[in-house]
Amino acid sequence: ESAIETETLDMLIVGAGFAGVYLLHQLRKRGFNAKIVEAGSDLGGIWYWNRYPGARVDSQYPVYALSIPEVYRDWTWSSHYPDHSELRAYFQHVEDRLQVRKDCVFDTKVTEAEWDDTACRWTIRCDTGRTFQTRYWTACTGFAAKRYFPDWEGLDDFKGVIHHSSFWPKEGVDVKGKRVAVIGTGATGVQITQEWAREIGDQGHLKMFQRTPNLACRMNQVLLTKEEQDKLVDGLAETFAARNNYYNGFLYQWRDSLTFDHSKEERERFYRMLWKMGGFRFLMNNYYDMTRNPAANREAYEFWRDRVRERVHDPRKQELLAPWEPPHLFGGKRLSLEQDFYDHFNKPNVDVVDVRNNPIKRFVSDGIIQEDGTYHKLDIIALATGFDSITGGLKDMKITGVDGQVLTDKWAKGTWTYLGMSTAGFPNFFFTYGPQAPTAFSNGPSCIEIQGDWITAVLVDLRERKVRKIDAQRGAEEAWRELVFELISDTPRGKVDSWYNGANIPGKPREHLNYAGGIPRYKKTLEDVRKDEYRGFVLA
Ligand code: NA7
Repeated sequence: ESAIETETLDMLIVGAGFAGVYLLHQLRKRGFNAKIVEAGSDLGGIWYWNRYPGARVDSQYPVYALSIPEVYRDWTWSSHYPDHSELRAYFQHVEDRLQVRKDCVFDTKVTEAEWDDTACRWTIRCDTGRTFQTRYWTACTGFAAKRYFPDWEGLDDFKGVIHHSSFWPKEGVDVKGKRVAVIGTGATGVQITQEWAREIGDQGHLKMFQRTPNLACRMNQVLLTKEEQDKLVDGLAETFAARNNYYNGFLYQWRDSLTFDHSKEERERFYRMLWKMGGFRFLMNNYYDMTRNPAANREAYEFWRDRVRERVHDPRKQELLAPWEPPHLFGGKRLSLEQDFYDHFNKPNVDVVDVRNNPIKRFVSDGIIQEDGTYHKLDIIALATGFDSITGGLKDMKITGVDGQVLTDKWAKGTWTYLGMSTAGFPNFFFTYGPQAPTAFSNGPSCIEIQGDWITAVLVDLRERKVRKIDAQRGAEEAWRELVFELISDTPRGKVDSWYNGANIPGKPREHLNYAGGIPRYKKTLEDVRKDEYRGFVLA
C-alpha cells in the first residue's frame, strides 16, 4: 500500500445523518468495529447541508427522531415542526449522549469501493487519499446527496449571488431590500419563498419561478413546552414502536370509508377537520379511495384549491398557484407544508413567474431572460431545483463488485435491488434510504431504523454462523423490482412525473424508485427473509 495507512474495519458507513449514526450506534453496541466517513464537517446528513432559509421538518413531532432512549429522554423540541438549526442542535445532543464523532472521519468523500472476492472484503478509497479495508460497507447517503440544477445557458455569466438550496453558505444570505428569485416550487422552493418574502422587507422584490404549482397544505405549526414533553417522555418508546404499524411511518391512518359514501356536507366537514389539524393529514388521513379513485382525488383537489383561492386575491396569481383544473393528481408529487406562503403573494412585491408556458431562456450578468424575452433584473437567486434523487448519491461513487462489474453500468438502464438494500454481484454491500425501499414514501427515521436494525441483525447472524459473504440473487432482485412496480402502479405517485420516478432529471431512467407497500409490510418482509434462511441471498 501507499504511505497512507490502511485501516481495517468490520463495517464502513458512508454518511453521518440519521441512518449512519443509528447504524453505527447499533453495531458498536454489538462489538463491531465500525466507522463513518462523511463529506461534511459534522453530523447531521442532509441537516448539515440544508441550511437554506426556512428549511424545516415536515414530519410532525414526535416521529422525526431517533428511538434511542439515551437520546430522547432529555431532549426537548421547540415545536411540532422544528427548523434546520434545531436539527443541528439535536445532532449535537446526539453526540453528547452517544459520542459518535470519535468514530467519524469528516470532510472526506468516498470515491471508490472495490470488492475482493478472494479475501471477501472491500477496499474503500476516499478523495483525501485515505483507504479502508472492510468486511462490509453501507451507503447511508440518503436520497438527496446529489444536487441538481439544469445547465441553463449563461448560468456562469450571472454576477449576483446564486446558491443551490443544499449548498447554502453557513453565514446565510442577506436579502433585505434586494431583488431575489427562487427557482423551483418543490418542498424546498416553498420554504425559501415563504421565508424570503418576509426577509426582503418592503423595499425588496421576490419572484418565484414556477413550472408546476406545489399543492402545499397547511402546516399548523404548534409550539411545545418542556413541561408538556416531559409528561410524554415515558410513553415515547411506545410511540416510536407504533411508527412501524402505519403505512408511512407517521402516526396517520387512511379513513376507513369512501369519499362518496358521505354526503357533500359530511365530506366538507371531514375535509375541514383534517385541514384544521394540518400537516400531512389532508393527504394521509383522507378517505382511503382518495389515491385510487380519480373522482375522489379531484374532490380533494377542489377542496384544496378553494382553500388556497380564498387566500390569494389577485386572479392571475390565483390561477397560477391554485389552478382551476388540477395540474396533476393530488398527492402525486411531494407536497410541502406551508404557514403563510400563500398570503405573501398578496404583497405587490412578491410574485409568481410562469416558466411552464414561458421557460427560462438564459441567465445574464444581472438577471434572467425568459423565452419570450421578458427580462428579470436580479441580485440574488436560490436554486431550489432538487436532486438526482435516490440513486444519484450511490452512482456518484465508483463501486466495483464481482468480476469487475461497476454499479453505474449495472444500473445504467434501471435499478435492480433486493429488499431495497442490496444488489446482486455486490456482496457485503448495503444501502439505506435508497432505491426500492419505503424511502420517500416514509418518515425518514422510521424507515432507516428498520433498515439499520435489519443490517445489524444480519451481521450478528453471519458472525455467529461464520459466514463471510452475503450476496443477493438475480432472481430475487428481478422479483423485488416487479413487486415495487406493481405496488405503485395504481396510485398517483405511480402516474405523475416527479423525482419519485426519475422524471426530474433529463436522461435518467424512468422507473419507480420507492417501495409503496408501506412500512409494516416492508418490516415483515425483512424479518421473514431472515427467518426463512436468507431467502433470496447466497451465503458463503
Ligand atoms: P424537488 O421537489 O425536486 O423540486 C424541484 C423544483 O425545481 C420543482 O418545482 C421543479 O419543477 C423545479 N425545476 C426543475 N428544473 C426546472 C427548470 N428547468 N425550470 C424551472 N423549474 C425547474 O426538490 P426539493 O428540493 O424541493 O425537494 C426535494 C425533497 O427534499 C422534498 O420533497 C423533501 O422530501 C425533502 P417541476 O415540479 O418539475 O415542474
